[in-house]
Formats: sequence, C-alpha cells, structure tokens
Amino acid sequence: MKIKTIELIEIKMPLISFFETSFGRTYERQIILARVVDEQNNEGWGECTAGETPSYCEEWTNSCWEVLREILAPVVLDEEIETASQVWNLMKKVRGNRMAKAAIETAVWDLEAKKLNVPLWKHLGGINQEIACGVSIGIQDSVEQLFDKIQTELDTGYQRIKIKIKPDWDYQIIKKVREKFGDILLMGDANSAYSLNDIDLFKQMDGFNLMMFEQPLAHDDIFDHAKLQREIKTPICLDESIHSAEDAGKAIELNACKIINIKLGRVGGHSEAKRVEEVCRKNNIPVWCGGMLESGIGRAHNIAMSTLGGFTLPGDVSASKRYWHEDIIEPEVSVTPNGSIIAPEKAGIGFEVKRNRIDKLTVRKIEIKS
Ligand code: OSB
Ligand code: MG
Repeated sequence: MKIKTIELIEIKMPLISFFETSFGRTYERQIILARVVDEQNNEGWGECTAGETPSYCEEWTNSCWEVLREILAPVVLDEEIETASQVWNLMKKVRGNRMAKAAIETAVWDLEAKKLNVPLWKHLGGINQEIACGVSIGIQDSVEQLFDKIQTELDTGYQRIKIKIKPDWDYQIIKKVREKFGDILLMGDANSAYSLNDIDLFKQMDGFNLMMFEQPLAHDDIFDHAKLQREIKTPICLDESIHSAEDAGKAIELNACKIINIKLGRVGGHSEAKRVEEVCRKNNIPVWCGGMLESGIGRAHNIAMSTLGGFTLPGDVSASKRYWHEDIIEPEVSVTPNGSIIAPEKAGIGFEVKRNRIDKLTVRKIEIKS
C-alpha cells in the first residue's frame, strides 16, 4: 500500500471533570488526530497522545503538530509499505517524537486491518477479547471528594483503583483510603514526584499492601528505581521511563521494576508496543495498558493492544463517559458490570468515527498529500 493523504486534525475537548497529577491540572484536552488514506481510498485513524504542555514528557500538542506536518508525514507519504509493521522503520531516521510517530503508525494499523476486514485486536495478535479495566483517579481538592470518586468507580465495577500521589497527598491519603475501603486493589501513581531522599516514606507506605507504586522517581531514570526497588517489597511499575523494548529489557535486568505499563504513544505505536509486551512476557513481567486521557480513537487503539497475552493486569482503559459528554466514536466505549471491556468484532479499531462531532470540535486541520 501507499499512503497518499495524511490529514491532521486538532480538536479541543473539555473533560467532564479536571484531572490532576503531580505535574498539574488538565481541564480541556487538545488532541491531534491523524487520518491516513491509501491509493484505494481505505482510511485509518490514529491519535497523538501528547499533552497540552511538555509535563509528562518532552512532547506536547504543538510540538507534535509541527513534527507531524513538517517531518513525519513527508517521510511516510508515497512510500511503498508492505505491512503496517514497517511504518516504524520508515520513521526511524527521526529521533524521539514517539507520540507524534504513534499517531501515524497506529492509523496505518487501523487502515491495514480495515483493508483485511479483520478487527485490529486480532490483526495485532491479541488473544483476550475481554480486557480487565481499572481507573485512574486524579488528585482531588479533598479526601471526601476522593472517597466519592472511588465509591462511584467501585460501584460501576472497575477492577482496580489507581490514585495519583504527590508529596503531601500520599501516606495520609492512602491510609484513609485503606481504612475506608479495606483491601480493594489499590495502587499509587507518582508521575516522578519523588527522589531517593524519600526512601523512608516509601518504606512506610510499603505497609499499605499496594499493587504497585507507578513511576515514583525521575521520568528519565532507571538506575535509582532499582535502588528503591531493593528497599521495598511493593512492586515498582515503570511508566515514563520506558520508551522501547530495549528500555524494558534494561529495566528488567537491573530489577528496577516488577511491572511495566505500556502506552502506545510513549513507545511510538503498535509495533514497538508489541515488542515491549514480548520482552515483558518472556521475562514474566506483567504489563497493563496506560492511558493519556484519550478520545475514543486512542481509547479504541488501547483496547486492541490490551488483548495481547502479556496484558495480565487491569489497565487504565475505561468508559468514554468518565471523560467526555460526547465521544468522537460510536458506539462509545462502555464497561461491563464486571469492569471489563469487550473488544469489538468490526474491522479495524471497530468503532465508527463521528466526523460531524470531530468537525464541531476542530481548531485546526491540514491535509498533506504526496
Ligand atoms: O501517568 O498514567 C499517567 C494521564 C495523563 C498523563 C499521565 C497519566 C495519566 C493517567 C490517566 O493516569 C489515565 C487515563 O487515561 O485515565
Ligand atoms: Mg503513570
């Protein structure tokens, strides 16, 4: 196949409620969507998961827009592509910029699966059509608000609760959550808010029997995480630090973590995500699918990826209605009473893209042709 057109569309979508991590609050997402079209007019959709500011990682919406438009689209357009799995290699000469790359790469996977008339999850090699779901709950203004949110999600059936932690919203909060909710599956995500000076705090929090501490230390660190992991029994899960299968292999060899979360954007798309999953599976490191407050398109890709065999822990893949008044796909993503999502049977990502809805939300768009 040859990609003849790449359409970039930036949409603005207000979140139903703000989402706060150790690096700040988000009220409204600015999301770049990529639509790729081949010479037979097959189309595929992908999403760039970069945030509005370079806080989670170096990439952000505007940096991705420029890189996609000026660098990556020309690299992919009009090239003879035998399989979607090769798109990653085409883009290899561009360093970094994995979230921008993933927007195009995942779109080509969707296109290819549609062309073959198979669901994307099967095309990727997925084996579990039903995936286990958890939720990520941001830092709140009060403990009572946090309790309310946790209760709502437990009532809905979600299988595990992740709360965001940061200095002064950690030990006391987890203690109160444990007292109120007992031994629910609970974990804390620090988004790099701590350093090795906080080892004693982590030793104290070790007693809470959390499923894991996600990314406690620096976003670009593996070594210090190994030091921390030696001191605590709670598994460390790496998020920000893992960009590739190579990173995963090194982190595992160093015992820097016992769990890894995979985000399509962070690793650069489905091909690299599959390689990370494989490294982890071969080393008995459980993986789960991370989230980046995606719209329905990114969410659909996350669902497909989560069906791979190594995804043995509940992911941050949850229903559209937790985020949006109205999603950009149909049907919207919904969870079963057991807190699971069933990957769709239809070809490609398996959801209809609501072009009218996207048009209403669009702030800029551009069509790049070969
Ligand atoms: O670290 O997992 C994270 C959202 C934005 C940036 C980083 C993270 C998150 C989440 C949200 O935890 C997960 C979701 O999409 O619900
Ligand atoms: Mg995280």
